[in-house]
Amino acid sequence: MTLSLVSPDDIRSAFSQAMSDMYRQEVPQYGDLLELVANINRETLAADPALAARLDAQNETSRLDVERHGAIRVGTAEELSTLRRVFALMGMFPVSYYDLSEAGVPVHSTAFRPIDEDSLRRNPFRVFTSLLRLELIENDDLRRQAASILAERDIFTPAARELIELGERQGGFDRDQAERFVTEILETFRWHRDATVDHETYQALHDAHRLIADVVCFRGPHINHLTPRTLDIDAAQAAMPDYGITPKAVIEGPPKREWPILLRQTSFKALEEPVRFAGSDGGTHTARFGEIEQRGMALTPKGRALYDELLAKSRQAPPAADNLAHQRQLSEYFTAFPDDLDALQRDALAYFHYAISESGRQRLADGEPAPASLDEALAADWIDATPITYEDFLPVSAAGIFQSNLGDARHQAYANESNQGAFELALGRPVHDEFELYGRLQEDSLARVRQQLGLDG
Ligand code: OOG
Ligand code: NI
Repeated sequence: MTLSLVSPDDIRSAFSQAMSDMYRQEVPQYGDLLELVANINRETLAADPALAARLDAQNETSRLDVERHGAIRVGTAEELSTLRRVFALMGMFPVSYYDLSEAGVPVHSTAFRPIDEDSLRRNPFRVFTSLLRLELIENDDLRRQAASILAERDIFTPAARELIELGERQGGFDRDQAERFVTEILETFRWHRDATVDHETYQALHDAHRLIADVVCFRGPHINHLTPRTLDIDAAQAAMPDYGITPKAVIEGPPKREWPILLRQTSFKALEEPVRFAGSDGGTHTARFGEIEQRGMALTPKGRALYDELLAKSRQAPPAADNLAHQRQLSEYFTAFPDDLDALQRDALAYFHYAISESGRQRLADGEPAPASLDEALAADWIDATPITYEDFLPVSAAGIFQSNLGDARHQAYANESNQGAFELALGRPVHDEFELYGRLQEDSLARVRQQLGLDG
């Protein structure tokens, strides 16, 4: 009997939809956020037909509504490596290493996401996944206690564990198995109102760092936010209060530009939610929030270095009073970052996808001889260059998102604690290098164009 296997892309889509439905039930404000984003996107497209046409031409319009990311935090190497196996069955692979300890958050992270072009187009859903670094808890007793609490939980249902084994053995799932897999894995991300520890233990861990309590005291790594994609994050930030949502103070990432780069993000503050501690004490826990993102183009290492340099400079200035002032200030620093496509391409600051243009196709069909080189072909409009969308995250922005949810307590940086090797050991494999992935997308598109124009070598 041969098994007819479902595409991992379909499983990822089904999973992200199921998670979205669950989160809307759990956090009603997330539904309001989705409504706000849908309205802003509709208005933006209506007001900017050129943008609408460009998104359509790039098949991005259908992606717009599904574009979401989520985030979770786990406590042990076993939890992380099992998640790696779960996500692989959905066509998601770990990309990049993020060290948040520099920002005083005792975790390090990766993003599980699709990596090839078709899969990204089908559904780019990704999950920012952080591993708690117990070794950064200073108090020996507390650290040992946290480790033993974590050792007792299993964040996966028995059926989920069986399905992971089955999926790996078969190289995928049939339709029925895929459905059960999504249902069982969803359980791992569900919110549990009952903490696994008593109030006193919760408080001790919370006092060490609020994030430690969040990771250690519950049965599972509840999804802590989901993030729809907006076409105009400035408008979204401004509209949040109209929807009864309080935004964080400033939008993270680069300023507004003609040609957006990387990633801009804002969020609403985490909610204070009722929980029950062991021994039936009532209390509250603050972890879950909502976020909005606007994605721009992926930058080359050179472009990224310029971004990091300008951002670092802007952060030396005194903090601005509000988001508008912050954006104005940021824009001034970023005048040093070219904002037209030709310059971005010529200076190799961003990654591009190359394809034969409409006119190039016509000229080929008419039997016109193709230009002798790619440069000539570009200059003579035989080729279109379209920026490749950034699919990853920014450590400084992520730190800002974490921190806006950590209340007023400011945390010292943990000194020199970046440890990609330890993270990869826990994960069970190295993470992909994002620059290598974007570079490959660009190279593949160039190879196709070369072949179509008969420019070998
Ligand atoms: C993750 C925060 C980082 C982002 O979009 O940069 C993040 C977390 O709070 O667990 O999601
Ligand atoms: Ni996020």
